[in-house]
Amino acid sequence: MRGVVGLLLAWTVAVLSAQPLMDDFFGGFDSQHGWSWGVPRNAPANTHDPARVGFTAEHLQITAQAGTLYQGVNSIRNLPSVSVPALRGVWVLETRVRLTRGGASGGYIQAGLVAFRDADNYFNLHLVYLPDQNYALSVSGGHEQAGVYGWAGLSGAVWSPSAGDTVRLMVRYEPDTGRVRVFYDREDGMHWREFTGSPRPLSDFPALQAVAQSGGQIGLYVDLGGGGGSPAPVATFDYLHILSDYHPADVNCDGIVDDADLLQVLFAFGVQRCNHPADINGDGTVDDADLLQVLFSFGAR
Ligand SMILES: [Ca+2]
Ligand SMILES: [Ca+2]
Ligand SMILES: [Ca+2]
Repeated sequence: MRGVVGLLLAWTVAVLSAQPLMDDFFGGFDSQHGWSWGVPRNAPANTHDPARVGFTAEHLQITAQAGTLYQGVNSIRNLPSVSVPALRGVWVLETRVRLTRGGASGGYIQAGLVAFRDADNYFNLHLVYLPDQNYALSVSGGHEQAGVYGWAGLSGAVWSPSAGDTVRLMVRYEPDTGRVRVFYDREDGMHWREFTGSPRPLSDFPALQAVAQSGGQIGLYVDLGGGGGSPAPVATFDYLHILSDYHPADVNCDGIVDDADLLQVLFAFGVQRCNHPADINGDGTVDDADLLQVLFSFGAR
């Protein structure tokens, strides 16, 4: 009886907690998230150039290469992304990126988060070197709808790269107000600061709205912004974090509890680790309690 009560309690706790998607890039992509290099309407459709992508023990590193999503050019390279179902509840997209300029100049060299349906419908939030301000750093956002690019009307402080070339970037949607808020932390001790131009109605960014309402891709990118020179800039990503009210038993965060989630629990059976996605009830062990949660929730969205 005590076991049944414990199980019910654990199940209740799990139902109340959202399932985040988190990849820390520990030596590679976490295979359960199904990372892809594909970008619809881009040429090449598979943007991966292995010579430009690598991993340290805890980071993804992408060396900038000519190519961009800008307007109809659609030639970006090395844009990894994960596929997400429609986002639910209070959802959050977050990354941490360092961008070194190397010997490049002449453009808005940038790196950050991008949410897209395809190469002509996206929203990005980025760290950027400003060529008209002696390559000081700042943060900004851009978006494209049906191939027409526009500044997203989001800006932040301007600072010297010698004061730090790493930021955390966050997009957060608040369903109570229907607004998107964007924040950055340049790790100078001031923590999260809201962008100038935030909050905004989600409808201000149609491509982001489309991803949120219908699903799409959430990715990481670096773009020379029309500049060039060597050595090439390098973007170093620490993690990608996506928070949405996925069902707790939706281990792979694809919008449905099904056999794929069951397999992930089975493959991880017996694993003891903090924050393992297959540890649905969050007790530190993947075991039969987690398996039961998948079975009880089979077919749920
Ligand atoms: Ca485009
Ligand atoms: Ca699933
Ligand atoms: Ca467990």
